[in-house]
Amino acid sequence: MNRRHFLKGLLSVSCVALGSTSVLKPLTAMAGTLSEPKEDWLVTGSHWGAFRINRKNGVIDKVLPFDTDKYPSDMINGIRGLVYNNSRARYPMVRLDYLLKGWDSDTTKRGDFRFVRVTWDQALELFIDALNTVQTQYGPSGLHAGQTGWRAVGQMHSCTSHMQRAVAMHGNFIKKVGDYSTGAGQVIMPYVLGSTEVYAQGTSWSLILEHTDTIVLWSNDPYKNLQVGWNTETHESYFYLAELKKKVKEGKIKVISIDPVVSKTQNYLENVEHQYVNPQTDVPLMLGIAHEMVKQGWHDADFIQGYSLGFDEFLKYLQGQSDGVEKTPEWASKICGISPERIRELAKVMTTGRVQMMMGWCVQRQQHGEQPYWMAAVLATMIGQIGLPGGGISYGHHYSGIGIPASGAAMPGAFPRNLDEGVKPIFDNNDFKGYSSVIPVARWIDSILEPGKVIDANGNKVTLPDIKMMVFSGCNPWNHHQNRNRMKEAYHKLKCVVTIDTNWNAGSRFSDIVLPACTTLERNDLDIYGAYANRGILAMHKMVEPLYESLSDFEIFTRFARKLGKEKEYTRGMNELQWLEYLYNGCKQANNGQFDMPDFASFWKAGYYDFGPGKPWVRHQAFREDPEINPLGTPSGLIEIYSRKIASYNYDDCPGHPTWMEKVERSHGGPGSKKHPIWLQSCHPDKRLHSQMCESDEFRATYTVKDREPCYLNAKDAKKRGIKNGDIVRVFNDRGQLLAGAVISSNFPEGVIRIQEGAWYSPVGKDGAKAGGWEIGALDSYGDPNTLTLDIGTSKLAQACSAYTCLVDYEKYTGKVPEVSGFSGPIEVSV
Ligand SMILES: Nc1nc2c(c(=O)[nH]1)N[C@H]1C(S)=C(S)[C@@H](COP(=O)(O)OP(=O)(O)OC[C@H]3O[C@@H](n4cnc5c(=O)[nH]c(N)nc54)[C@H](O)[C@@H]3O)O[C@H]1N2
Ligand SMILES: Nc1nc2c(c(=O)[nH]1)N[C@H]1C(S)=C(S)[C@@H](COP(=O)(O)OP(=O)(O)OC[C@H]3O[C@@H](n4cnc5c(=O)[nH]c(N)nc54)[C@H](O)[C@@H]3O)O[C@H]1N2
Ligand SMILES: [Mo]
Repeated sequence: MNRRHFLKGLLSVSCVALGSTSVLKPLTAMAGTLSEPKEDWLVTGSHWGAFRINRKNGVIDKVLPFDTDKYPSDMINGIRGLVYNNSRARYPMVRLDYLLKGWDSDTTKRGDFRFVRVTWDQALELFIDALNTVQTQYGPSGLHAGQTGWRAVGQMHSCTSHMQRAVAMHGNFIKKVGDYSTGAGQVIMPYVLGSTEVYAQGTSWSLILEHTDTIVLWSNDPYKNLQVGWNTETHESYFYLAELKKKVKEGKIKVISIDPVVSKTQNYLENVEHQYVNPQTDVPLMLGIAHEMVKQGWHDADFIQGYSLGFDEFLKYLQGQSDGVEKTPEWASKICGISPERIRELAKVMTTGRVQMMMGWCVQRQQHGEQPYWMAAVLATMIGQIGLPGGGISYGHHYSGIGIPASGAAMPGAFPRNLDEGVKPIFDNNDFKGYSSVIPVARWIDSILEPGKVIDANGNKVTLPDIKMMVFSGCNPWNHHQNRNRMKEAYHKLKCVVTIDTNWNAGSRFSDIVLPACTTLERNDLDIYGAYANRGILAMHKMVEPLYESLSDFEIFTRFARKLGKEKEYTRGMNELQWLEYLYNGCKQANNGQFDMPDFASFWKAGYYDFGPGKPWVRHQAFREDPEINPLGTPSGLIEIYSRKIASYNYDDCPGHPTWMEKVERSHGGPGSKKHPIWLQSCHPDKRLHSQMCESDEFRATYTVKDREPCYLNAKDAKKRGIKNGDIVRVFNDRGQLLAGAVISSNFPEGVIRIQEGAWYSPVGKDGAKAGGWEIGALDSYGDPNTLTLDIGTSKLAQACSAYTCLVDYEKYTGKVPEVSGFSGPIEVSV
């Protein structure tokens, strides 16, 4: 049945707001305790760790950490709520006006949250209709189905792959390059150290514990961020952090944390030296340290000579010959807020004994985010310990268990993202009409707003495509992108937005067609245990049947492919369990001779196969041993302190060596701070994975303040504004406004607040109406920091996300407090 037929069958339009259709009992069973019997409980994996789960009367009852997980995250208490919550996507639904007018709907009202329930057949046909329209009227440059995100774990059901493979059977589309996590880092580091570094395995923790005298955590909070992993996280890192804590206590290892904020890691380790730095001013601090090292002759001239290129060129900048400004500690002090004496002391500490620098990622998610990464590599080169056990620099020890030795086993493959060879799309059209077919990940809103604009990106020219339709699965754009009000402007220009998700977060609510996916606990899968440790393979047993009318992503796109007449090409003729067996057997075969893996049935019953621990390893050791035989992947094979390649691009915002450049917005006396004096940091959440688990109602209630996302504040700043702990605050700038709950904390310095990313965007109308979310400037009733953030590229090099270049102000909220609008699904209407 096509759309026209379907619409004909509709009765006259009468909108009935059904309001929240919560049919859920309050959640009572949270995580159990380890002492309960658990052998007969089913095994599953998640970003938050592996679990054993039991059921009572067909309902998930208790969740326990898996047998091997000695350091489970407290987010285990949110797992059950991923399945049972008020925001659950229950039925296929279509936005009212889109259902009535399709491609010609009133897009300015997208976000009024009125949706109509339809059947799966109707929803999939509307989806395919829209794809037909975009391919016929615009061709592949009109369709962007390339955005990705943190999906759920599982090698078989990884949902973005299902969506992209199926949509590719229909026609081509725009894709992205890079990611929001390390957008600047992964582009700059190949020029400097020859690999992305951010996703590279790091020196093993055991060697760091053995050899390192001083660990410098730079913009890095591993204790918070290692709770989650890209694959099922083993949490073995926490064993090493516990050992580190002991060594710090005994005075055997010194840890310095260079961060505007006292981090969770610092509070856990205790006895850490906190080095406050003004936000976004790490480069001046690093330059001041480098200046002192050179002045005192503390730098390792031999290492610089033998392993790097371009130090002389950099020295001209450091000492002021090239720009007339000498980068002395006094100069640095005025910008970064650290005394010249302390900067000198840091130069001394960092050139004494074995020093491991550990960079976090936050510092590169800001304007010119390439620079602190490059400059940190220069400092590490000057220290001269790159390639030694427990020395040098790493860019990922806070991520997915990097630093746990890898088992060396081959890991299972995944359901394919691309078309199989020989399979042709229905619209076999590769004409992108002169537009680029691949764009930097964070530039899609620019693209919708300014199609045809030519931008620089990593030495290339990108012509932003004229996007008319978007399809999202496994990512939440209304979480990950910056500047909600600008997004609304862009969404007015989109003709159709399709979202496949497990719940009604803002990403779903700003869509036209929403297809309900079931969660990992409602399907069978298998996962890699330990993204970098590759410790084992974990079965992910189905706990309950898919709730309501939700389906697995595989089933959704099997039905979609069937409608295209391409089911076999999509599934390869295998069902869910056959795929799992196929992926498992591929892995078993690849490990043949090395590991004696059981057959699939035995594995599935046991729930887990353990490859055992790996051997300790040192990053860059081979390069250090012989830079000629083992060169880096840079053009010269050496560390490039000066990059001719980058210099040849002639970018004003990314010159040939690390450089300090002022930001468009910076607190503590920087640009824009007179009007909006407070720096907003939107760090990664302690009790969520981005926007995932925000839907877990009972768990969310353990940290919200008057139902709002917490906003962490400095006491003096709060007092100045008459704000007490637990008050509702309005945080604002010229881009937007939100409500959040005040949490006054001594971890936060003056001029800095934190609202964690992933808080669900919950706009309301002027009188607090839930249906007012579409308005530009609407008040966000829950506290999504991306209501306020700036949407610009880091530079012409990476064009990455700059969310941390953001100034705001805040006040006690005295208006009528609206109910939080974001957690009760759409406003269901019938036609
Ligand atoms: N201000 C600010 N913004 C940021 C950041 C920041 O630090 N500050 N960080 C950035 C970074 S580093 C990242 S990685 C991004 C993260 O941004 P995203 O990766 O977009 O965030 P997630 O919330 O993980 O989105 C995953 C989505 O997949 C859905 N999902 C989960 N399981 C399934 C499934 O089985 N099937 C389907 N179909 N869907 C499923 C979830 O419900 C959720 O909507 O955010 C970026 N944005
Ligand atoms: N619990 C949890 N863990 C996660 C995630 C999650 O959502 N939840 N997400 C995962 C993902 S996708 C990613 S990308 C990583 C993110 O990893 P990161 O980006 O490294 O993590 P953040 O915690 O946002 O920031 C780390 C620290 O940087 C500091 N910082 C911010 N700006 C500056 C600055 O200008 N200078 C200095 N010196 N320090 C600064 C912050 O105060 C914070 O303590 O985390 C991963 N781990
Ligand atoms: Mo990320």
